[in-house]
Amino acid sequence: MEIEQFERRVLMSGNITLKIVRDQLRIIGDAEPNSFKIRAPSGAQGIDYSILTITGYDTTTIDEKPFISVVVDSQSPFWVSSISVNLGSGNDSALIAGEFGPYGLTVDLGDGDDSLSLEREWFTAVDVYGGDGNDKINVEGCNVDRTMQIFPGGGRDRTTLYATYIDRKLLIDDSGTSATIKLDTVNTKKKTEIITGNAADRVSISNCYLYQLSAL
Ligand SMILES: [Ca+2]
Ligand SMILES: [Ca+2]
Repeated sequence: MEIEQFERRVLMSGNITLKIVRDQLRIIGDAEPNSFKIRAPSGAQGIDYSILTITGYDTTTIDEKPFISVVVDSQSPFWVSSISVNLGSGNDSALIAGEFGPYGLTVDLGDGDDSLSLEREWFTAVDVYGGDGNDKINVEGCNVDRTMQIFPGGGRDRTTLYATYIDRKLLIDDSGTSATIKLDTVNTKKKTEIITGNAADRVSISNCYLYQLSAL
């Protein structure tokens, strides 16, 4: 038992802590490079639709376990209407493809070379902060009822949106340092702002309908 505890302490990929505060699920990383994914069961229907599984990978644990399932059914006392993710320092990696929305999402990747992928999700609103470090932020096949805001922070960041529909405003503010931003098949219904600042940036937009686009 003592040996097991010692081994746990020297793992390099840390532990993620889950908390439910009122109707918010909080996913909190540590200073190590944390990796996790959130998924609903594949092809899930009915009651299974409301069970989210948060799985650690690359030896990251979730509350010291390989994975945790959370019931998010509106009939359950553990109903959540928003998820916040705060991964701290280290090169963190998160995949969110729960397919159970809509819910609000706030992600703070913290410092480090981080990677975030949002796939086939339905959100009420999304805020993403990349912090220092070279981050990869990928949004694919998502619907956002309100506003999506992405702040990749310092570093050579890459933000990609593909096949995504935003019912109000889109803001991508990567004004700090060199930015790569790619939008393909993205629709917005309200103001669209892309801010890249003065560094050497690369912006590509194809097959999009972007309402009131301003690029600075
Ligand atoms: Ca971390
Ligand atoms: Ca960054």
